Amino acid sequence: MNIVYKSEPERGRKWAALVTERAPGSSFRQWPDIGDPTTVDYLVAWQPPSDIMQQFPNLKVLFSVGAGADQFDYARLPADLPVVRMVEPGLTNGMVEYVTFAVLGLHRDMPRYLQQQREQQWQPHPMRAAAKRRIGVMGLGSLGEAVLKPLLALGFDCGGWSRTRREIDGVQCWAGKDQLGDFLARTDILICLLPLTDSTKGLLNSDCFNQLPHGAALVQAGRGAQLNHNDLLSALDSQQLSAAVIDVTDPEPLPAGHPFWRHPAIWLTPHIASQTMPETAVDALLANIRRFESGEPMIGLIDRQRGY
Ligand code: NDP
Ligand code: OXD
Repeated sequence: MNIVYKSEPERGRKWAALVTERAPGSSFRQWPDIGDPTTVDYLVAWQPPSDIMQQFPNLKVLFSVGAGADQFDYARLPADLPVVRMVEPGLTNGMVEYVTFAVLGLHRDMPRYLQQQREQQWQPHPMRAAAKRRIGVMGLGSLGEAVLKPLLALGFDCGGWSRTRREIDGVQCWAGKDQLGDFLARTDILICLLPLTDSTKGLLNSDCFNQLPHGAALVQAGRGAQLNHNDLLSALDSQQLSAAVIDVTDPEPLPAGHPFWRHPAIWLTPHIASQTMPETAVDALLANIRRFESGEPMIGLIDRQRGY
């Protein structure tokens, strides 16, 4: 099997070593050193070249190096080329850590206490039990479902919302646009782990924030274009929202002087909620290639009609 990798070169070197070790006899090359392009079977990329099928006329599968595959321009990809997003335990664990950290920080009022520290103000506030804090996860896919586990174990009151109805032990689930309002009305900490599609673009807006209980908080770890920045700032100004942990923005990076950089109620991170980990991702890639070659369904195959 011939694989070409086109993404961050440093991490690519790790992928190369691991593929060589775990799939002896295969060929793994890093862009732009692609060898004979007519022999390339699989491309692992964040951004493929725009003339992908001219570059690789015999390409069998395009693998996204990340969990999202919204960065691809599908109009330029042949309709029958399978596109697969990354589902692997290292990436999932990273997101579990980030969301748990963010929820605990918000639950324990850390943005407020950090602001008080800057003002040299020693002022305790009443503590709330985890069981009285209602967490709501938007997107109950591989990441959304995984982040709920530690939150349930910590005793939070957990709910979730997805496009189609899900059944998750201990989690009250809602589905579809019709049930979004009911889900938001009971959510104190809203976590967005949705893919970016036509239906989720701009979803985190005033209309959404106004349906949350007064003083709710937001964790945005999905995709930047889902969040309306001005609407978030207005919701924070009016205290409809108390705080936000934002990992993804549109654009990335945020321009100098953007109000998020210095806002006391915003924790901003540079799209690091999670990352694909070569040690585990290589196994996921090789297992998917084996599935593809034996005619089984690949894990993470993008459904182009659905948009994710
Ligand atoms: P999945 O495809 O496994 O899950 C997506 C979930 O979102 C599903 O539950 C799906 O519903 C739901 N969904 C999709 N569209 C809608 C909609 N219109 N309304 C309601 N629910 C919807 O994705 P993952 O869990 O693997 O990843 C989620 C996203 O997280 C990625 O697409 C990426 O954008 C983001 N991400 C961010 C990272 C970061 O570092 N910040 C790192 C990795 C991922 P259903 O169950 O019905 O299909
Ligand atoms: C991803 C990401 O999609 O890093 O993996 O956002």
